[in-house]
Amino acid sequence: MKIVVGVATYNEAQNIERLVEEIHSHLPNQRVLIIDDNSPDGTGKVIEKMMENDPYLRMIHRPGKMGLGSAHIVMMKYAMENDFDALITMDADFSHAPSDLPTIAEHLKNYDFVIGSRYIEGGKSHYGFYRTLISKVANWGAQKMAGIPLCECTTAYRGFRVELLRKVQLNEVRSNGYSFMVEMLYHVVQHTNKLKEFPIEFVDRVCGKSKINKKEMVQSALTLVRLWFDRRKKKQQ
Ligand SMILES: Nc1nc2c(ncn2[C@@H]2O[C@H](COP(=O)(O)OP(=O)(O)OP(=O)(O)O)[C@@H](O)[C@H]2O)c(=O)[nH]1
Ligand SMILES: [Mg+2]
Repeated sequence: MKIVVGVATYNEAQNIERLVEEIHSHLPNQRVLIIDDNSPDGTGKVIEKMMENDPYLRMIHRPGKMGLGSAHIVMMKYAMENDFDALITMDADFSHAPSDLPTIAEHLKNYDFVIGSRYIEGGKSHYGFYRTLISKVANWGAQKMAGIPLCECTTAYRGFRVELLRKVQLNEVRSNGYSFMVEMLYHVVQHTNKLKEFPIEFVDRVCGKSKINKKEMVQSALTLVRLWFDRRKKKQQ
């Protein structure tokens, strides 16, 4: 199976080199695509240097911080345009263990969509009280309001078969920030029920700064309301 692993980066210079090495060691001979938004800490330069000796590494460099959601859309389009069989997305900060990559690749043989889950049996999260609360509320909203039949709806450790991506109208996915993760799932579950959750241990970032803020939380709540209305409209049709 021809797989591309997509990683969005913004100020991940402390993480990216080791991450790419670990991806290669767990998923050898597969493409790694980095979407870097001109990170002020020089992440892009680190990647450029690595690309000199790494035939499997590619980077799409964007001029400024354009958001995580749009970075994921770029990865999806790349996977389709370059005829990969599957796309795996993950964060750059080691919250998503590269050692789980072979599990995702294996599940992609039988499922259209795979997600690493903190909230099914065997899954773990190292978040503190506040982040756990936000995460649980967001996941509850995604299940109840957007109707997503998964315990985990917010993490970005995901595998998509490219044939599924071809069915989703990516231009209908409107949110760009963290709520993109839920909205993308909302579209995915309308096209397939071959969904697989597998347990992961989610480690909070060790290096670098967190980028989530109050504005993102408000946007996420508004997205859930929009998806709820959309779902109701579809049911009435
Ligand atoms: N290209 C790009 N990457 C981004 C952007 N915002 C976040 N990222 C990356 O997306 C991934 C997830 O972002 P994080 O900041 O780890 O988000 P989080 O896990 O919710 O929060 P923390 O781990 O606490 O920071 C990381 O690899 C970031 O570098 C962005 O605007 N553009
Ligand atoms: Mg993180």
